[in-house]
Amino acid sequence: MPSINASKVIWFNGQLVPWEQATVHVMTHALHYGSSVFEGIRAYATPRGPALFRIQPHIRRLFDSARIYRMELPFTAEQLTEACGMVVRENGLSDAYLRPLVWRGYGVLGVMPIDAPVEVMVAAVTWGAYLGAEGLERGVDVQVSSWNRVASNTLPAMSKAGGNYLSSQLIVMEAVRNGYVEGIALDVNGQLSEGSGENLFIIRDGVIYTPPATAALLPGITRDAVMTIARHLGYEVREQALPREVLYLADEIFFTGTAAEVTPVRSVDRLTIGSGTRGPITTHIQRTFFGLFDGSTEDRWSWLTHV
Ligand code: PPE
Repeated sequence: MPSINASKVIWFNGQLVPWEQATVHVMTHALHYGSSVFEGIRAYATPRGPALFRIQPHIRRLFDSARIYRMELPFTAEQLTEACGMVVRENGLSDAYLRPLVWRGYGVLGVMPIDAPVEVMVAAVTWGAYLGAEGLERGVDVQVSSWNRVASNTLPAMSKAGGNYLSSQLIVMEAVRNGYVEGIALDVNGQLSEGSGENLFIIRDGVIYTPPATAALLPGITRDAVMTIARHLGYEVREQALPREVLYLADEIFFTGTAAEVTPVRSVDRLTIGSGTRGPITTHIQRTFFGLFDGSTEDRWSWLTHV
């Protein structure tokens, strides 16, 4: 992973502050107990300037994530949407990765969080290909993780909460230690779930499969976009429970995520998938997805918001 590309300003509790001054106290509740929720949003360079990709569903999911943990945001969705545009503009970025974060701040010691203040920030940085530029083109090597995803009666996967990413860290550290780029986790019932920071798609005989929201995954906004694009292109998309072994029988596999975009998988557990490079359907979907930003794909779903 590359180190952070610092930008100039961060939107911090309602104001733009210099990057270096966007700091919190070490007794911040979230630092001790994982009590934060966040988003990852991309702004893409387009012929008409930078545009946020699917800002509304991202802001909505941020509020949904917070609601599950009974965190009341001291800002409205409109204010946070405006903050997202502002950090791209004020930092002079043509493309960016935005990180809105909501957390329980400084105020109380002890697990019971209700009296800790809720704080909000939005940062924007430049961030290239999450799983490598070569990965986007040729595919990445992955393993099935020995770690299962969280169960929904333990930690709710539909909340994009900081604490959930302890599970993700175990999955990706194990994968990298073993010489892979990423891990795919099963849920506690042994069904396919997702990667540490990406959703999963599997193609066989021209049909596109993806695990359902009940498989302990974050229902990704890129996942939704890719399902919409695939159906628009005429492919059949099935959201259904999938056993591990379909990975080994797949013609093509790819990951989706805001950071990962559409990244092909070229091997699982050292078994080559398809021809061992980006497959034809993955290429078609990936080209259509990236085409939204250079204008070669019409933005028929109004997914772009120019800042
Ligand atoms: N599952 C998980 C666990 C996940 O973290 C992400 C996004 C997704 C699925 C895809 O969701 P979406 O971005 O809405 O399509 N992971 C974010 C954080 C990655 C990170 O390392 O930080 C992201 O891609 O922004």
